[in-house]
Amino acid sequence: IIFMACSKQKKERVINFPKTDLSLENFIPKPLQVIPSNNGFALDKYTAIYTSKNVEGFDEVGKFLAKKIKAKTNLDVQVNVNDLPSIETVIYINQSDSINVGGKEGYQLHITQDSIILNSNTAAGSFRGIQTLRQIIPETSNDTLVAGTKIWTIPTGKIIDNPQFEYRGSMLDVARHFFSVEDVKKYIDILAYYKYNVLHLHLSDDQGWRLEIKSWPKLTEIGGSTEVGGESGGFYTQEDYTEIIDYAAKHHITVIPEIDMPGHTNAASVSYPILNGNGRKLELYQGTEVGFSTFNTRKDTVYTFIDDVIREIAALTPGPYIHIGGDESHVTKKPDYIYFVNKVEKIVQKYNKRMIGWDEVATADIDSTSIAQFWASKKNAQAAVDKGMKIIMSPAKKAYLDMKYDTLSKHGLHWAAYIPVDTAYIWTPESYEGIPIKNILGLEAPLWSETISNIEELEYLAFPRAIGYSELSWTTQENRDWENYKVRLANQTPFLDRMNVKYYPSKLIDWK
Ligand code: TNX
Repeated sequence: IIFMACSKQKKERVINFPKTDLSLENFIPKPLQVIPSNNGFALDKYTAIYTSKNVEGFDEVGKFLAKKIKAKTNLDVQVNVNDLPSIETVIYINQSDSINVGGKEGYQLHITQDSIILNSNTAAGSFRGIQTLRQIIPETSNDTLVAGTKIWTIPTGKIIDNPQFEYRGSMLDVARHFFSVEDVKKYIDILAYYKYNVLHLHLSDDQGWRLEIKSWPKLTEIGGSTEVGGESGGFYTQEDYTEIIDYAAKHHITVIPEIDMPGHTNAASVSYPILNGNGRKLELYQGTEVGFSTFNTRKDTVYTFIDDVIREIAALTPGPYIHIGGDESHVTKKPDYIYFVNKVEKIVQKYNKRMIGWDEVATADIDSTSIAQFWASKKNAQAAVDKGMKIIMSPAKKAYLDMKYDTLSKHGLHWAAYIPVDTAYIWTPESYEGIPIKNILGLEAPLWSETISNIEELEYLAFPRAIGYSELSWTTQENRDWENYKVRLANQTPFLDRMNVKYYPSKLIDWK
């Protein structure tokens, strides 16, 4: 009885934190507004997480945060467990319609001495918000503030944040070299930490077909059997693909499947020669040339095939987009190309998806609802703007993750440019090549895989550059600055090391 009485009258715990400054934290991407209040929130064994429970997804976000806190600090923070007697500090993850947080992925964080309140309109917003929170949990605890208690001090203040662009993506080419489900999951883990929301999978090319299609089984039996360099290739079963989609969804990341056509189709045509339109006898291809293959765009069977493929993929893919490639169809006659893209757009729409294509698709007669991915041709991008289409910015000279950093790079190509870490960051997607910002859906950094065949090589090209692209797509131009970014980037090493990411240690960065 005495014990109960005591715990009811528990005295407020007073901790004297050294002065903090929330605005000096190493956030990437940099939030819209950070207002420090110079005190501390004690994350320790007396912290609990509570979330909105009547709205789907919030409990999962709370559990996700608890898991990441455990991984970083080894603390066991309870989620949505009531009547915990010893709780001193609380993290509330609330759904709120009443505050204007600036759209679907906006959020506000109020960090005071005894609580952290994360408000957002959607679970996606709260998920972005907890990434911000993860970034300000210090690497080490302060063990002298309260005797016998390890405390991770989180600086107090307020963060108001929402993304500049609704589309913040990276593409992985699993066709030139195949990457396992585990590799893709690891990539997703890191993208999510930097608030990416799109993973585009380049699932087919001349060298390989990587997704099981039940109605056309030879695509993977034959077309999935090899890759660049003659290694054994591989493919995702539909279950594997669903596993990737579900994993991405837990990270509030949308997967966009790409079947590249009518060019880049050698693997498909070797599997089913009736599709072939280049008039030559075909064999499996392990080289890295582009532009030699095409479907026969005037054959009905080709469209029956595409209908089957898109139907199966649409049924497996919850996201709103299907990417049809459309690039570098150098051996498809122009009128055939236009005829083809027009027809395929209709098939994509029939399955209630929005079509994306590389910028060449803008030369066809497509709808304003379809999306062009700008990679090389300003003229094509302008044609897309003229049609009222949205554009995804992926200019090869600035945003291609497969470009070498410099002449000494171990992997990568350099047909578009050398892209050192500063060049990757210092440009303005908001006004690049005169494309009006109102047409820009967002930014995507593609990682083509001709020169990389395992996760370490993937990481060498993707990191640290992909970290910079997260800031280019989330943070407005006024809030970006290379000198300031470069310091925040240098401080990503504890995270990257903990995640076992073998990033390229660019000499431009004074790594911590
Ligand atoms: C061009 S970008 C391609 C790809 C290559 C890439 C290599 C694009 C739409 N097509 O087929 O892999 O260059 O950088």
